[in-house]
Amino acid sequence: MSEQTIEPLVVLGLGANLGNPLETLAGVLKEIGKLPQTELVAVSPFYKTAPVDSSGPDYVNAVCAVKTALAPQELLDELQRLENLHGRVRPAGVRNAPRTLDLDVLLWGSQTICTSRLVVPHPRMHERAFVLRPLT
Ligand code: PH2
Ligand code: MG
Ligand code: MG
Repeated sequence: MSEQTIEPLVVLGLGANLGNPLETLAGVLKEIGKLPQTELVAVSPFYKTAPVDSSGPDYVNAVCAVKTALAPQELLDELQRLENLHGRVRPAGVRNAPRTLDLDVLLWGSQTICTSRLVVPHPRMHERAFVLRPLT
């Protein structure tokens, strides 16, 4: 039998509340589907949500599931590149500033990851309806 690699299902959270969030989320989902060694397997509906511990206009939130052969840090690099491409600015000293695009790694199959750049499962996902609602 030939060797097969079984890739875990990786769940990403998408959020935006500046610019045109609907357009941004639709656009970035296409870009996520084109990432190297990555397949987009499922997308939730889009939800309009009030900012939680944040400010500015309502957010649009969604989650998607991908299978990827990228390592977690490699996927994180790609997601941050996409955030930057969509105009994400990170004002110094402002926690949860309004943003044009936020892409978070929520789950990496059943793995736990704890590095200086990435903690998975996302430590606050269980308390955020804007994550849980699209996920269920
Ligand atoms: N993201 C945050 C903080 N607050 N609120 C909503 N409604 N949606 C978000 O995506 C969101 C938030 C930090 O990433
Ligand atoms: Mg976030
Ligand atoms: Mg983030």
